[in-house]
Parts: sequence; structure tokens; C-alpha cells
Amino acid sequence: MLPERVRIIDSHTGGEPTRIVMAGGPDLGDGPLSERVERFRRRFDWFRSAVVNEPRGSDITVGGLICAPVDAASTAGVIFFNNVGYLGMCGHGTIGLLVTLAHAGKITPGEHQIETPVGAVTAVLHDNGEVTVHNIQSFRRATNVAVDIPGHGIVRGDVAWGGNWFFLIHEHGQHIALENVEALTDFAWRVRQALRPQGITGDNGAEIDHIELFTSSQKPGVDSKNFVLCPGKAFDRSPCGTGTSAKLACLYADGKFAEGQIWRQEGILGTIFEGRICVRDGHVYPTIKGSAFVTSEADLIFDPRDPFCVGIPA
Ligand code: PYC
Repeated sequence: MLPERVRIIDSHTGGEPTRIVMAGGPDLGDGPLSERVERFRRRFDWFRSAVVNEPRGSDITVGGLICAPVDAASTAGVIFFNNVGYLGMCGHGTIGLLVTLAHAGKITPGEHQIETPVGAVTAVLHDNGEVTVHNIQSFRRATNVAVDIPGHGIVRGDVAWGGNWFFLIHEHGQHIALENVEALTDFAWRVRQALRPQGITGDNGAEIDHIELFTSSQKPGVDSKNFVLCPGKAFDRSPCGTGTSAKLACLYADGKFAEGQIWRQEGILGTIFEGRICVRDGHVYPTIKGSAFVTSEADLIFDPRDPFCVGIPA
């Protein structure tokens, strides 16, 4: 079952890496991406681990498996994954995917429909290399939800969907700065672990697996700075596309953001995504603009004698 070689292209979007599997990945069959991700999880989870976990990757690597799309009008389907599982959508990853496909000579600037397990998004590759992702519908599910954090006390946050589930906190008492990521990670992880036991989930009991903390940005013209803790306890180096989408849905719900406005979201490294919204039938569809850069092209080699051939489990 082991492939001999898997062709990958690595990039980073605002500092957050994306590893796109260009060839040699498992055949997940056909049908909607929502079904194919379940096949991936059940039958090929070792492949996920092999591509992104150590020793080939690390807890910050986000992988993307390109799949044949259902709709012939789509450019591609993609399933994003990380050190512990699968993502619904990935904003930085979609920006990385378009830049990667352009680097490989597979697309040219223009609009591209990309299918994901949570729906199709449209991504525009601009002539200057920037990418705008028109995300799926995003919404706030609950507001001002109290959660009791052991060793800290009550914090309040919003539950929102931007392609993944987020718990968004503004009043947290933490210093959001790169030199403080250990403390931020510890705090956000305690929030994450407290949510389900206190009955706080996304729709249908879905795990809220991304925690997003906010503060004001010190940069002129930038609206906010965030720290996002991802499902496998690594922090997002980028401002997080799905997290920014969730944020825009909350701002809209609070009457603080409207069509035509621009939201500049800074991430923990100081990189910025530009967010806008489209409102259709009262539903919010965020768009996120950012840049990615290709960092390597490589073949992953699978030696059956290697004890860590399928990765060191996270
Ligand atoms: O950009 O949506 C995003 C994302 C999710 C997890 C890491 N990045």
C-alpha cells in the first residue's frame, strides 16, 4: 500500500506552511469531498500522518491533497489536513494552493472554483500573485458564552463558523505577542479543553477545535491582531483565513461591519489578511486576501524499513 514517492510543493502564507500533494496520494474515489474526507480518515489516515507529521513535517505543517473535482467547472478539489486530523476549509491553505498551482504551471491568473469538504469556494489569483478567497457562508452560532477555565476563572467568547469552528475571545487578560506564545498556547489550550465538558460545541455537537484571541493592532490602518490555536496545539503563523471569516461574521452580527468595508487582520507574526464580506439573503460570505510564496518542491520517499515511514503520531 505504501507509495514509493509522493510529489509535494511547499509554500507559506503569511508564515503558515502548506504542503500540497501534487502526485502519489491515495485515490479516494469519487463523490462529494465531504464523503471523500471520510474515506481519507478511515482508510488512509497513515498517509496524512506520513505527509505532515515528523520526521517529514511538524505540528505546524498543513497538508492539502488535490482531488478530482465533482463539478467539471471546478479547477480542483482539495482536502486539507494537519498533525491530528482534517480541516473543513483552510484559508491560508487555499491561498497556498493557488500559488502552488500557478508555480506548477497548472493555472493562470483569474477565478478558480475549488471544492472542499464543507463546500465550494472561489479563489482569484491576481496578476501580482495575491489571492482572494471567496469563502463559504460564515456565521455566529452563539455570543457571550461563559466558560470556566481552570486556574483562570470565567472568560466569555463567541462560537462562530468560518469553515472550521472557532471560539473567539476579546477579554482574556493575555498579552498577544510573539514572545508570549508559550503562555498564549497554554491559555488557549485550557480554553479548548474546557469547552466540551461544559457543553459548548458547534452545530450537532461538533468540536470547537480552534481558539482565537484578539487584541488591537499597533499598526496604522490595521483593525485587529489575533492569536489562533489550531486543533493539534500549534498556533497559526498566519492571521487564519477561516478564523478571520468567523470574526467577520461576528462583526456583522454585532452591526459593526458591512459590505464595502475592509477589515485588516494581523496575525501573531505581523502578517495581514484583508477581509471583506458579501451579504446574500441575510447570509455572510467573507472574502480573504493574502499572499503565499513557494518554498520547495520535493519528493517524499517511503522506505518500508523506516520505523517512522508513516510519521511519528502527534
Ligand atoms: O487559514 O483557515 C486558515 C487556517 C486554519 C488552520 C490553519 N490555518
